[in-house]
Amino acid sequence: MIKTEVVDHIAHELYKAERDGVEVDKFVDQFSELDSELAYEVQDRLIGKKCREENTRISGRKLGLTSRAKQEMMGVHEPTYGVLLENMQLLEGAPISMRPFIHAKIEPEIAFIFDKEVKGPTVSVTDILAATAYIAPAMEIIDSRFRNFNFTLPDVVADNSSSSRYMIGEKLYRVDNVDLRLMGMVFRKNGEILATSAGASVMGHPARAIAWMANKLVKKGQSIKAGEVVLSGALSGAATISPGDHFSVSFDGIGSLEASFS
Ligand code: OOG
Repeated sequence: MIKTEVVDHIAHELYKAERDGVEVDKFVDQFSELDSELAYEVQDRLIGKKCREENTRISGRKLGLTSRAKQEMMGVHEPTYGVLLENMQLLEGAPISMRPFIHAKIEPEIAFIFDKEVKGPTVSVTDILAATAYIAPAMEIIDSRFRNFNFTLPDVVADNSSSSRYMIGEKLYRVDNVDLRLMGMVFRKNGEILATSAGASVMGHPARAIAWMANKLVKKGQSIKAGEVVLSGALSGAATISPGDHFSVSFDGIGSLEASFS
């Protein structure tokens, strides 16, 4: 197969896997040419297809595998990024049905909401903070399309970094009142503490992860746009979800967010 056929084929398989709620096997075993550069092309193709078929639009971006906890959990030691779509956003309050998911997990994150465009290639932490209107607690539901969440870097990149749904706290906070590195976090499942962490677990500073992404995006002529939300990556390992589970994430200085599943 020529490269564009490989890109089309993998994007189509991943699209179907999500739509039909079925797992697929890693693609690197089948397509030796699948490196992370080609995988980002697959990701773009997949997002284009989802926007058309699901009649939705890009609402932002997400980082993946930005903390050591996540990298060790998944055996992939480099960060990735992906795209958030409007139809992935869930509102706090109503119980979330497990029905659409293959084997979803949930992660605690910090969301950044931008009011200025950020374009690489020399974006710094300061640039990210200067372009951020607000931050808020967030949770991401990831649902890898790969069997048993078993993937390599190019596979997970092609699969839009396992993204599935996201929630953002409705009360927004100014970024200049907190030290994001030292901001403590407590993640609970059914009232019990699953993990504690701090902002620095995400590449030393969550804004550093976003700067890294902005500097990568420019190679494809892309940028973070004003109005977009960016999830800066999980601060701890992901938690498995069963119907009836209740999760909460609390951050020092920016409040908390809850999610219940049915
Ligand atoms: C990849 C995506 C991880 C994060 O915040 O680390 C991620 C995965 O673990 O399936 O979104």
